[in-house]
Amino acid sequence: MLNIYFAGAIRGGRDDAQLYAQLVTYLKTFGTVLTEHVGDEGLLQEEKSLGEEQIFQRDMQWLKAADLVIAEVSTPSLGVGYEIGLAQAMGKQIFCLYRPGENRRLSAMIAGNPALQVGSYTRRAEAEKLLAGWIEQFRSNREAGSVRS
Ligand code: 6IA
Repeated sequence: MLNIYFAGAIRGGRDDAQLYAQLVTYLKTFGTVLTEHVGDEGLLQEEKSLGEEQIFQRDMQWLKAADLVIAEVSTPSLGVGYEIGLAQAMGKQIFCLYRPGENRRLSAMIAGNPALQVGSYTRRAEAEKLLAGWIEQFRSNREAGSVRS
């Protein structure tokens, strides 16, 4: 079973929240999504009872437990960028989904990082196709023993 850490903007902006929820639903067909709340307004309301440090500690535990990290990076987010950096330091496989927009460009720290796989898409179906391909690639690498589980 795969443990997937899905990262998406929260305080960075919630314009894509519905899309995150749809991507989380899709990812759940491949394994456990540790960070379901990223797409879910209801869960985020519940989290209001958690302090900032508890949120940070819990996310760090999930990040350590994750087999792979999938980040939707279209909405710039300090938290998502931080999670990507930490995940790289932990040796995780990281896949970033990016929807190009007219008034934005992806940070060079992500776009120029050879340790990350960044896929551009415009429609959700394309994002899902990228995800399916990456997960298949991850699984076959893991079976071949080139990725630690
Ligand atoms: O800087 P951002 O808030 O956009 O960072 C978003 C990223 O940090 C996500 O990928 C999450 O994994 C993590 N993160 C940031 N805030 C929270 C959070 N807050 N709960 C869980 N993960 C978080 C609860 C907010 C709620 C009380 C409205």
